[in-house]
Amino acid sequence: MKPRKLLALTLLICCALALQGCTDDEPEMELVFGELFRDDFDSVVLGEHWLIGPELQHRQDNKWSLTANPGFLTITAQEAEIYEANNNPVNFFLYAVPYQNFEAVTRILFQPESDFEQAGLAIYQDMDNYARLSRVHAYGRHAVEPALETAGSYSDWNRDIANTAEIYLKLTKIDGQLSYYYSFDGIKWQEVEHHPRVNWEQVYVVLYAISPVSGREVDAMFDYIEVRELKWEPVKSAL
Ligand SMILES: [Ca+2]
Repeated sequence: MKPRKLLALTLLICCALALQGCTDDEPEMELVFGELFRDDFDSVVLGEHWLIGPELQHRQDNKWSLTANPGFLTITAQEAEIYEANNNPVNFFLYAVPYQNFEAVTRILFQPESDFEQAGLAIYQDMDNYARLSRVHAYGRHAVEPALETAGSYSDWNRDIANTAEIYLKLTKIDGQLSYYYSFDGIKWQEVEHHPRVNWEQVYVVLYAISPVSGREVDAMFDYIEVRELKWEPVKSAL
C-alpha cells in the first residue's frame, strides 16, 4: 500500500474509533410510558379536568350529556367549525396536557351522513393552531381526516374508509412531531404517512363533534379518552 493511502486509511480508522467513543458516552434512549390520564365517562358528573368551550360563549350545556348514553360522553354536533378563519366552535372538550411527549386515544361511536359532519380528537394550542383527526363524511364519501392548521392555514390528508359508526383515533406528539393513527378494533392501527412538526408548548387534547355545513344535530358518543405520557429513558440492558 502506498504511504498516502496508508495515511488516509489510518485517519479513517482513527475517526471511526473516535466516533465509537462518542456514542459510548451517549446511552441509547427509548420512549417508555409514564403517567396516565384516563376518563371513561362513567360518572354522571363531569371531571374538573375538563374545560368546555374553549371560551364561555362556546359552551351549550343542553347539547352534551353524560347520562343520555351511560358510560359515554355524548356531544350533539352543532353548526360549528374552527377551519381557518371560521372560528365558531361549540362544546369543545379540552384537557390541558401536563406532558411534553404523549399519546392520546379515544373510541367514538358516530354516524355521519352529510358532508363535513365529523367527530374527532385534536391536539390543540388555539383555534388557528391545532392537529385534528376526525371520522368524517367529506366530498360524498366516508373518510378519516388527519389535518393540521398552523397560523390559520389548514391542510388535510383525507383517506376513504368503508362506512362505519365505530372508530378508534390516536394522536401522538413526540419532540414536536405529530403522528396520526386510526383503527376499527383498537388493536390493529393504520398510521398516516404525514408527520408534521410543530413548536407548540402548552397544548390541550380536545374531543369535539361538529356539522359545519349540514347543521344536523347528530350525536357523537365518546367511550373514553386516554392521554399517556411518553418519556425518553436510557435503554435498560437485558441481563
Ligand atoms: Ca381556525
